Amino acid sequence: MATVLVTGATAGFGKAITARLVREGHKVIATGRRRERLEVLAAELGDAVLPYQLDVTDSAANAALPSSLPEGFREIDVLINNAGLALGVGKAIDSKVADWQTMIATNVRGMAEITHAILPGMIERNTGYIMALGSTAGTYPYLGGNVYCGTKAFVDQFMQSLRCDLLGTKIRATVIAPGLCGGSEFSNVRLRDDGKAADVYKDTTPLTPEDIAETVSWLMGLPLHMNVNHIEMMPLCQASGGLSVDRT
Ligand code: NDP
Ligand code: 8X3
Repeated sequence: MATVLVTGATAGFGKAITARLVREGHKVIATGRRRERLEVLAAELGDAVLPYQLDVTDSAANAALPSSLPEGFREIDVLINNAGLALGVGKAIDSKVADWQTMIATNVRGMAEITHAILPGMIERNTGYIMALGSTAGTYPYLGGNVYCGTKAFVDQFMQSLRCDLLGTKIRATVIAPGLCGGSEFSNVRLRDDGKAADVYKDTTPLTPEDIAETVSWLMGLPLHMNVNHIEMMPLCQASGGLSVDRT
């Protein structure tokens, strides 16, 4: 049985990961900004869930996290850096700088700070597993992806570099990079609930949050000598391709 910290457990992937891991007998520190959702999750899943309100853009709260955990949840075996978001689909020139700042503060700074806070305990015990949600957006750029794509490329390079730093320890690190995935609030957040979120998935069979939870569960069950560095997945209805050419 592992103690797992999941960031962004109030919706989508994080919620599905929490439910799956609790079902498999693990304890989960479920974090996110929306406290009432965390309470509901804990009420549904029982004492194995510790609801812990956390905004990953709050540097002081990130640093204080390890020392503020109650007995029974202090030794984190698995960190799942999942909290993140995209805001907007416009070209760089049409984007709001505040949206860029929020994406960088959440997907880059928050993710790095949480890792920095949790790492010392793992190093001390010489055991642990850190996962982070990257994205196909971190590998394949697309129009309107600008800063979101950049933040996910950061996740990938940060995690691969962390692997170098961790060489010689028993701590594993994996980036999970999904493509099109429905059933979460990602597109509602990105499009600001403007009613177009459903169009993103129209006539497709996208990945689901449960598929991501399945992947996390599989990774956690792998033999300890194995490290999957980066795992990219897409629904069958999606493939890469499509470089742009200006013919004007
Ligand atoms: P959701 O919008 O459904 O969930 C995002 C989660 O992140 C929520 O629980 C939200 O909680 C949390 N979150 C956002 N901002 C903060 C913050 N400042 N502090 C703490 N928690 C925060 O999206 P998904 O589940 O789809 O996305 C999860 C991750 O997967 C993200 O990193 C996303 O970039 C990535 N991803 C998503 C894909 C998709 O197609 N859906 C594909 C590839 C990667 P709250 O608002 O309560 O704080
Ligand atoms: C989410 C997938 O293609 O919307 O990271 O960027 S995509």
